[in-house]
Amino acid sequence: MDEDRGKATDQLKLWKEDRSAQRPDNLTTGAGHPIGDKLNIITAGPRGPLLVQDTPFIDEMAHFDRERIPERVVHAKGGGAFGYFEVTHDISRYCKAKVFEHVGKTTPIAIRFSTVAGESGSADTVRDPRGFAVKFYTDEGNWDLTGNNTPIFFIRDAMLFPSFVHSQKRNPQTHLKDPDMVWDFWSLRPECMHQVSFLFSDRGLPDGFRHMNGYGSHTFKLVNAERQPVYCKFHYKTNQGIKNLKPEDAERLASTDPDYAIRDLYTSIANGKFPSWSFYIQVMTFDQAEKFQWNPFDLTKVWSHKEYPLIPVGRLVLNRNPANYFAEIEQLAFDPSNMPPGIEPSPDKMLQGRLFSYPDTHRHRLGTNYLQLPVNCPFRTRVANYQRDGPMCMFDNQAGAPNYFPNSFSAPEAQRQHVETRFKVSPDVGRYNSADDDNVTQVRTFFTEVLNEEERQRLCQNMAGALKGAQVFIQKRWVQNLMAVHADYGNGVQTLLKNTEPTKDTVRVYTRGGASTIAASKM
Ligand code: HDE
Repeated sequence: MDEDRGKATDQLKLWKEDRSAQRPDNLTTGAGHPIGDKLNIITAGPRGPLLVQDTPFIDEMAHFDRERIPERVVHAKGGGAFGYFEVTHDISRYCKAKVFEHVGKTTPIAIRFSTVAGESGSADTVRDPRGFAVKFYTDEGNWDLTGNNTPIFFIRDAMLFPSFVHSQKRNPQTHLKDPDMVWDFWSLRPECMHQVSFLFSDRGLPDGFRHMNGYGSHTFKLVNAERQPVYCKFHYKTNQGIKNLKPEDAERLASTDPDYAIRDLYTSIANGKFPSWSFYIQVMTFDQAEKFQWNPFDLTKVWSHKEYPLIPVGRLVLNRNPANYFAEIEQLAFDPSNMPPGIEPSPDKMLQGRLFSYPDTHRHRLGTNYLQLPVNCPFRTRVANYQRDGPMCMFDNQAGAPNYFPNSFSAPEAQRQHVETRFKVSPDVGRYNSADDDNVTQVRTFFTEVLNEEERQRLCQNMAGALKGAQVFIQKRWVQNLMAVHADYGNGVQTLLKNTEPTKDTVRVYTRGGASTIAASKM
C-alpha cells in the first residue's frame, strides 16, 4: 500500500480516483476541434522541417508563450481558499451593510494569504508581514477587506509607498536583497519602528496562515440606516490559536519545504479541518475621534482595546480549496475601494492612496474587464451600468440596454438612499509633513508592556542579526531611533551588534535570492 503522503501531494491520485467511473475526455484544440495525434509534429518527411499548418501544435505553443501574467508587485507569493462569513452578533446600530443584516446570515468569502516582499517562487517562512485579504461576495456588491496580520503598517503617507517597497525588494544593480536599502529607509523614517518591532518579534514568523490574526488595519467609517457614521477598525482572531515558528525552524523550512504555508492550508481544508477566525470591530465616535490623543487615521498606531473594546460580530470559515490555483487565486483581485453601502473610507492617507492603486494595478495585471472574471465578479448582485466593451469582454456586454445616461428608455437609475455620507473638510489644501507624529509612545508600550522579558530579548536578537548586514552608519541611526523609544531597547540591540559577528546565516540570507527576505539570523 502507498504511504500516506497527504492530500496536497496526492492531488492527482485523488483526482483520478474521483473521475475513474467516467470515460476520459476527448482531446481538443482551444477552439474545440478533435485532435488526432498529440505526440508527433507535422513535418515534411521524418526528419523535418515542420509545417505552419500544424494547428494543434501552434495553438498550444502560442498559448503556452502567453501563460504568465505579471506577478503582484508586492504580495506575489500566496495561497487562498473559499468559505463563508456568518453573523453571530447584531451590529446594525452601527452599520446598515446587508452583510451584517441579521444574526445567522452567511455570505460567501474568498481569502488570500501572502508574504509581501518575495517573488511568486519565494519561501513562505520568511520574516515578513503576511497579507490577509478577505473578499465578501455580498448582496450589494463585493466588499474587500485587504488587510495584513498586523494592526499597523510601516508608513502613514501613501506618497512613500513605492520607495518603501523598492527598499524592501531587490537592489537595481545587483538584483540582490540589500540590507543597506532595507535599513536605510526604515532608519530615515522612524514611523516604521512600530511595525518593524512587531516584525522582529515572535509574530514576525507565523506558523503557516492558519495560526495568525488578521486586521483591516485602517480606520474605516460605518454608517447605519439613520445615516449616522462612526469610525471603526476590523479584527479577525484565529480560532486555531497563535503559533509562531522559531527562526531556525523557519530557515530550515525555507529550504526543505518553501511552500509550507500553502501546503498546510490546503491539507487542513482537504482533511475537513476548516480554519476559522472570530470577527470583531472597534468603534470610535466622531466626538471621540476629535479628542483622540493621536490622529485616529494614523496607520502606524493602534486603538487601545481598553478604551475601544472589541465588539464581536461573526466568524470567517474556510471550507473549500481552490479548484484551480491560477483561475481562482492568481486572478483573485482585491480592492480596498470595493465597499458596499454602509462601509466607507476614513480620511486615512494610506487608505485613500490604496483606493486608487489596487484597481489600477488590476487593470494592468489582469485587464480592463477583470471584474468579469468569475472569482472577481460580484455574483450575488446584477451589474447594470454604462460601462461597455474593452478587451476580453465576456458575457453579453449588457446586450441592447442603453449605454448612456440620462436616457429615456428605462435603463438603470441611481438610488438616492445609497448616496455616501457627507462630511466636512475645511482645512487648507497642502502637502502636510506627518514625519514626527509621535513615533515612539506606542512602540514603548509594545516593548515594555506587550512583550515579556524573554520576548524582548528575542526581539533584540532577531533585529540585531538582521541589522548587522547594513553599513555601520545606518546601524547607528537605527539604534539612535530605538534609544528614543526606550534605553533598554536601544542598548539591547546596540550590545548585541557589538558582541555579534555577522553569522554566515546573516550573510547568506542577504545574498542568496529565493531563501528568505529578512530572515533572522541564528545567534
Ligand atoms: Fe497593498 N498592494 N498597498 N497594502 N496589499 C497590493 O495590489 C498598496 C498596504 C495588501 O492577496 C498590490 O493586487 C499601496 C497596507 C495585501 O491579492 C498593490 C499601499 C496593507 C495585498 C498594493 C499599500 C496592504 C496587497 C500589489 C499604500 C494592509 C495582497 C498587487 C498606500 C492593511 C492582496 C495587488 C492579494 C497588494 C498597493 C499598503 C495589504 C500594488 C499603494 C497598509 C494583503 O496595488
